Amino acid sequence: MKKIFFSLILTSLLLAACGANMPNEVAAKDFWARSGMKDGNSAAYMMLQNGTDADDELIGASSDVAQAVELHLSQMKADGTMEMIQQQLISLPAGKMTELKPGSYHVMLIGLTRDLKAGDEISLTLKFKNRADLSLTIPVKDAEGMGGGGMEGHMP
Ligand SMILES: [Cu+2]
Repeated sequence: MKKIFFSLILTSLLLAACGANMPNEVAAKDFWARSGMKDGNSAAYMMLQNGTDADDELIGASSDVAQAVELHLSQMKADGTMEMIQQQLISLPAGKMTELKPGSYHVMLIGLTRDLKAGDEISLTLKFKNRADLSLTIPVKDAEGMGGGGMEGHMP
């Protein structure tokens, strides 16, 4: 009985701690960029947590490693091939996590100005509709083996 009581207290302490740490901002985590060759393309992926109670939008991004940076959505066409469609914005609903990942939304890096190799880091600045720019230093990873459970090695 005592044990159960103790774990209940612990649970409520943990919940309280999570509530207190809830950032009142849009935060990026689990970000990475796909390796690529100079003059080729790459893409950056991440989780964007809108910790505010107001909707926001990702409206663009910039980086010095690419000639152009666009917001894209990959989707399956009727014939089974994938296509990428440029997006004017990616919605970030209030209080929700929005995932940019292979096969879905991503930040497309077009015309790389240099090789991006696993272990490199690139700078990427995200632009939002309702808040200041967010500058990230993003690790480069090889895309091979990144499909499906590839992000696991990176989780705590
Ligand atoms: Cu793309």
